[in-house]
Amino acid sequence: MMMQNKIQLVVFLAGILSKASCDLQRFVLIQDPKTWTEAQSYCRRICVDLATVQSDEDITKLKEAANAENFPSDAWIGFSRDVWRWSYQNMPVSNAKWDSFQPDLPDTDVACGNINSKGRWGDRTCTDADNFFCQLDNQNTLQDKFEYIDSVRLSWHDAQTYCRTHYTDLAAVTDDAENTFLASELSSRNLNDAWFGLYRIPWLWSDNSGVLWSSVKWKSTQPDNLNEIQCARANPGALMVKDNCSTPLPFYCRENRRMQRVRFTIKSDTSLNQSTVMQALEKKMNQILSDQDVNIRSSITWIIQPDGKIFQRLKTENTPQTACKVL
Ligand SMILES: [Ca+2]
Repeated sequence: MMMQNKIQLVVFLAGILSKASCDLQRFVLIQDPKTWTEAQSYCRRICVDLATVQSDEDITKLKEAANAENFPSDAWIGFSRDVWRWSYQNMPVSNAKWDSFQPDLPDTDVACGNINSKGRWGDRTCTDADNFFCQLDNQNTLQDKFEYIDSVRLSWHDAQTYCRTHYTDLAAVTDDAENTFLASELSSRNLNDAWFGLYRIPWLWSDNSGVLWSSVKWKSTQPDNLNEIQCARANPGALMVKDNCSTPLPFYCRENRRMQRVRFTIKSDTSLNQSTVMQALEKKMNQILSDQDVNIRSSITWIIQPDGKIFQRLKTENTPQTACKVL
């Protein structure tokens, strides 16, 4: 039997790779000015999305992000005006056929749309009860595709539920022939108008979280009624102001932080230069992280031990198992 005994100097740096990790969310202020849409793309690529600010916790995160950069001004957040859409697949409306003086509800209101017997559209309060048009998918003829429901008068949202239960959805008009057909269905019955699938949610969060209207805080005199101004910036107190989406501004992204604690143990027969070891480990860690995702934003922080030092040196006497060999 050959056995090798050896006194080994172990530089104990911090231990084992921790299995515990946690997800933390924070806002980051990006000071490089971008248009709202560019800012949204940037945040979606590098972080998660533009910041959604609708709770006290969100407001605190926004303040922290502004304070971290000593930032006193306004920056984009993920709030923007939405367009009129069809209930069916949430399609944006491309060729609107508004009646004169329509739409006329305040553009900050949730609104729903009806079609009249002349094929013109109007906006109404969604809670009004009316008859409505449903549609069925994949039908060859307009008569088979659209169904006028006159057996029951419902609010727009109840009509939507009804159509989605019994048909496909509320009717969406995609061309002039369909618009003329729905109008003729009304005029042949001597009826003025009916709900169809048109609706508008005035503002949307970029990450599609539901808008809590009670939490939406505007600066005084905001939001204005200027139609060309469709995006929201916020001050460090999270009060919002409408602004032109093409204005380059700093912006807040929402970031998911994953924190992972890693412990290293390095064995060496000789004494090590600590800063050389730290640099080598940081370089290796950054390489591992960037191999996972080139867009990852990472930072490495060394944890200072209770004795005020980063490294702990342990002098141990042990018998390396790999050196034992039974002959
Ligand atoms: Ca109206």
